[in-house]
Amino acid sequence: MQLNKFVFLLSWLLMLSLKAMPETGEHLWLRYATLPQDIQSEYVSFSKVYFLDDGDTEKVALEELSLAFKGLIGVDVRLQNKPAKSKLLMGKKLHQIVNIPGLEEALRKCGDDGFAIQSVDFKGTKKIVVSANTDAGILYGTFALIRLMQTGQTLDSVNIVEQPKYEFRLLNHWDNLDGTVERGYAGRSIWWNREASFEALKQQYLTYARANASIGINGAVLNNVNADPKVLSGDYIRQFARIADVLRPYHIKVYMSVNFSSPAILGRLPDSDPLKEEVQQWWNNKVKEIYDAIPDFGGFLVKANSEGQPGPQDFGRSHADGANMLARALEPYGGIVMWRAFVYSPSGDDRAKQAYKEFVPLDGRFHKNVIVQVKNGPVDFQPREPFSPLFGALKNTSLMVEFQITQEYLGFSDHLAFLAPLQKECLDSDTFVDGGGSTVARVTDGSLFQQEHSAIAGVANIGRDTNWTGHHFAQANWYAFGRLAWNHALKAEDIAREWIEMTFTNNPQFVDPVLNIMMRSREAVVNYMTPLGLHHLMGWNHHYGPEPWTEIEGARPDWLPRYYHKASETGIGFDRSQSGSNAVEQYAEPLRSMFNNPQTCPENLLLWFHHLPWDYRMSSGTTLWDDLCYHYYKGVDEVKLMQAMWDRLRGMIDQERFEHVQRKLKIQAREARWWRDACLLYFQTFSKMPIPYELERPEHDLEELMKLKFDMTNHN
Ligand code: GCW
Repeated sequence: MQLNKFVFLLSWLLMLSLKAMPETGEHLWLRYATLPQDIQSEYVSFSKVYFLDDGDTEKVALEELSLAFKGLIGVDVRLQNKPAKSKLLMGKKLHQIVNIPGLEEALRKCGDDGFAIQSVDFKGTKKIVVSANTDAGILYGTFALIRLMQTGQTLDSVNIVEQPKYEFRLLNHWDNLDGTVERGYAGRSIWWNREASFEALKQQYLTYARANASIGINGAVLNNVNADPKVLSGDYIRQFARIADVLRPYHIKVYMSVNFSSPAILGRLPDSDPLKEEVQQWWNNKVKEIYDAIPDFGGFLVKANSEGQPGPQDFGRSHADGANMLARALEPYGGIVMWRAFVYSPSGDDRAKQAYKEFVPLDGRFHKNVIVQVKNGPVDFQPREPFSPLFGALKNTSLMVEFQITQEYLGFSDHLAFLAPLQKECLDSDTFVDGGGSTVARVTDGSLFQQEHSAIAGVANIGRDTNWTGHHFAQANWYAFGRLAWNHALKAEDIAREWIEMTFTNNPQFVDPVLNIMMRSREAVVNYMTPLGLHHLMGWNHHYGPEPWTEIEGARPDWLPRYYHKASETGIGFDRSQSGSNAVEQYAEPLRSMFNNPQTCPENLLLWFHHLPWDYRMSSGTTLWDDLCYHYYKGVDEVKLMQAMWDRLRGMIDQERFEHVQRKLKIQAREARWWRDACLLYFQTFSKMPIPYELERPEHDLEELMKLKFDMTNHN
């Protein structure tokens, strides 16, 4: 064989084998796959690094940098002992060692966790400087630099000075000690009830730690808010300590969800009344025991007097009494209490109003290391809700947003739904509590009311699945949450773009259509599940699939869809206006009046706030019924489009992930039609109006759909 033919064949085989390299998703957005040649060239010289190394955190930052250089451009980091010899200078407070113009000033804007990445002129040559005030800042700066490389940014005139918007940026794992995960759709818990030895698990925990550090997450609550009192036993405290040791260099603290009745259940005290000294003493001792094992333990997360969980109200005490007792126990060690405001009881009053009614009277009564944790919407993580009226109403209390990253109500890990637009919608909502511009972001990040602490939490979608999140695209929701927790001003598109480039490829022919898919995905879900402000139409316990008809004898009415949609012959929707439950009153003007009037209420929340006749005229002139049909059909069409766009991308990425996503989109397309038909055919039994003739006919039969039994085993 001629030599050039042989070389050609060899390179062709090599290409084939590269293409066929299976990708499992296990490395998340930290794959560090080889960059295209033209992007690489700029970075090669930066592998000559001066790294001021003085602690465990710097050590892992340097390890990461080495991994990235090796993977992205195939070179080793070459450490230099003198700044002058290097191209990349990294380290804490570098200006104290080397004269770098402007750095000292930049670091003044970085706070504790921030960093500066600057291109500087150093004695006539260009260098890149990564510096910060703390070890954590160096870690975050390193990951930011790596991200610039992963996404092919030029470093030539880079000038970045960042500081996170929130002090505490946490994941909440709803992981039970038996290894199951409440509302988890990516396999069992990575933390609990594991067969493998801890040594063997470490690798997985390190990837977890790196992924979180790369997006700035600095805390993880390791167990479910429906907390087992056993978590406070010595054995579990030791297990927490082991995990804390692995996460510590990555600047991630561990937190624990605690059961309010622990003193009685675990400590065998007569009760858990927070005003009793022996109860307080019990908590003080427990907290000391924890800090003896974990000196940098973060604190407690508490779900109390909610959905059957015990709490201070069991003893006639308030949320503030309960939270403050724990806060005082944690205070000497610098720990915090995150006290959840997700409370509702079968009181007969509108569920959406209850948290506000319980918490607003307590404003100003929480200890300074308590943060009240509020779900983004007033009901429960629906595909679309207005923001919770608690934001802005508690002016003298530290308040944090809780988002759900796991897709309890958005198709589990079967549906592609990019959640950054949902989170942005909430964070950018103007509460008007202190005039225009009082966004949810500003009432929670401390810039409006200067609360003691600022924080944000996301309910994790992580499990033992090899790709961590079940659906490959669900990784994007973990990623995006972290990025927004760091900087809520980022654009959803920008976050999506960087995630795609890091996770799949920099090829614009892939990136652009995938970005398009992601950016339309959440609204598609809203359209085929709960358009126009509808909510809670899903199966009442598993929360998957449409069941707007469900009636369960003996069940609480506010668990059932009919409580929320109130469809009848006269119309559909929950009247929360002044003539109904008056939930609108909990919002500040001008929102209150705007929501109160169907003519001014945003149409995407219309049926959240109003019960309207089927022939109500929408702004477009169509009837409410027709409009509802158009939305459901649009949702289905959108998924079809997402599918078609994805199908065209075959061959641009590895086959494994391509086909996996393709399969999931097929499920999503089928289920979008299921949702559409179930909801429309059921509502039609009340509206008695035809589905507009220009739309295709439903493909299901209502009676058949109502007989379907949902099998959870296929979805976990
Ligand atoms: O969203 C609902 C879920 C429950 C969850 C609860 C909560 C952890 O259906 O599974 O319990 O909210 O947030 O406490």
